[in-house]
Amino acid sequence: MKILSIQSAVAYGHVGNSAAVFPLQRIGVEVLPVYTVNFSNHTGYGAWRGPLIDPNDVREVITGIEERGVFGEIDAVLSGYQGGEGIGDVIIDAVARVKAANPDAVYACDPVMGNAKSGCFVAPAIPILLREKVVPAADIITPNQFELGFLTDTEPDTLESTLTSVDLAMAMGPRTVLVTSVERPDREEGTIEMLVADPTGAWIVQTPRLPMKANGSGDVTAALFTAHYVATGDAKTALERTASSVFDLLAATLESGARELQLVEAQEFYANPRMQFTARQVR
Ligand code: PXL
Repeated sequence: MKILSIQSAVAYGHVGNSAAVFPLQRIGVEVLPVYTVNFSNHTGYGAWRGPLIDPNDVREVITGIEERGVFGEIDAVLSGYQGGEGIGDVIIDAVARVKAANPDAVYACDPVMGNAKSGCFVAPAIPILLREKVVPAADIITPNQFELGFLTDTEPDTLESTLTSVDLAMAMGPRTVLVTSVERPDREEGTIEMLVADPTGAWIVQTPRLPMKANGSGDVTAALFTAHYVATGDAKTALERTASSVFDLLAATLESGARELQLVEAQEFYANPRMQFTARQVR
């Protein structure tokens, strides 16, 4: 499998492509990373250095890949956090060109905006761009519950209302929606859930909620889910594999006491997930 992954690079720590690339490689995916920013570290530190990459330069890199004649081999395009406003058009254009070369290729968009705790942490124009232009071009989206709410102008909280919001998101274009954090008011204490829906059904998986927050975990989640789903077409198994790997990555990170994901140390959890969680079909 080959994935064209258009995301951030950070030198220190693990977000964007600096979170997604290694787990994908470790499960045998050939990744073509294209960088949208070149930062010292993620923005969660409040201070960072290094440039946003000019959208024209991002486009040039993508065109150079196209000129190698390999677009027909790409199975998926993956995008995440968008540093600046110009990247959205570059991504949409890349998706169209990849699909022209390989009609079976899919576009997986992680519509990164923020989360319920921190609110929106991207430039104000980005969520609107995602909602109006980028998400409608996507086959798979991986919002958290907060992002799902913004995209669909709803406030999903219960299982019922989250499924309704997922349906609204699917009506925008994507055929598969992974909600990466579902926090139902009636959930079992100390748990968190992930939900996936596609035309074949919907499944939810529950894991313990670890007392931590690690930037980049959503990026690993979107990457692993995309690879497993594209490889198998099986939403339930892709959800279970992803939840298993990401939970053990987070547990290893918590245990280490480090602020950054223990992305390399956790390598075995991507290659051989324990499959300790079983998803339940909800429709
Ligand atoms: O995890 C998304 C992400 C991607 N890229 C950069 C970030 C973040 C989140 O903090 O700072 C540069």
